[in-house]
Amino acid sequence: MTRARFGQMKTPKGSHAIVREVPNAFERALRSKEPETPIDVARARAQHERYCEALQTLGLTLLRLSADERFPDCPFVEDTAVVLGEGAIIANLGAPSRRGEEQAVAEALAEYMELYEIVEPARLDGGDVLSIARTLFVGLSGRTNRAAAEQLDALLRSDGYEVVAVSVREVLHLKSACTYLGGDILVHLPGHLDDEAFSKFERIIVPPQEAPAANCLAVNGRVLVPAGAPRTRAHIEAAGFEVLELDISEAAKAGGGLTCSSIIF
Ligand code: CIR
Repeated sequence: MTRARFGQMKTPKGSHAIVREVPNAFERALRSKEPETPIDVARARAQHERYCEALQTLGLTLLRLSADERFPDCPFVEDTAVVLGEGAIIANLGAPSRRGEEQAVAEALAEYMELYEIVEPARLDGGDVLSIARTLFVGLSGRTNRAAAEQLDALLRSDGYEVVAVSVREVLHLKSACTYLGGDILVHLPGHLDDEAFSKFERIIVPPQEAPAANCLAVNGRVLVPAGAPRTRAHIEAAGFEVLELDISEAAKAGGGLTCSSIIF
């Protein structure tokens, strides 16, 4: 997709970002397949620091939570809560080893907004929730079930939100295959979602060899794109967005992308 550049495209906005430090236990973070080389925790920390700096450059005030060695995956804060306007919905994480990560995040969010909870039998990872205006696309994945979509619908319907359940296959989360940039534009790795659900959007198609680039983080006028995806980057720039590239090789070994390591509000 190419679009004339009549100025910079608008992205979602935020003022704060919750991030969480990388524990030593990160070397044991969950992964769907064994990486070619082990997770290098020192490198993961350095990359995480670059990520934090990038968020600050974009004008976000960081709320830095300390690492918790009980939870190897704790830097992936996105999965623990969904922030919408003035409220946050605290997840009931799909992976048993991750349950409990949400507590520190909930404490941080409670300073700023009202909290609601997803409860059994619902399971939800925030990485499965793509919110665009008043529509919430909720991925039904290995981590998130239909009961979660139903609870979200019950919580949000009276505030004018529409919840659209989308089946997810062969990727971890909905946002592993599709993220929102701004305007009516998505980046999308085809073949892993009910692609029909997104037919009203313009889509920047990610080629399979650049699959991790389907998870971009658009905020405050820039799009963070993972290194190593030149074609996707070029398409995003051609659509009128300003791009910032980040190396997240170590998080990627654990299935993490750019949205996973922050909660922006
Ligand atoms: C997990 O399997 O839960 C973590 N290793 C990766 C979580 C990535 N989070 C995300 O995509 N939102």
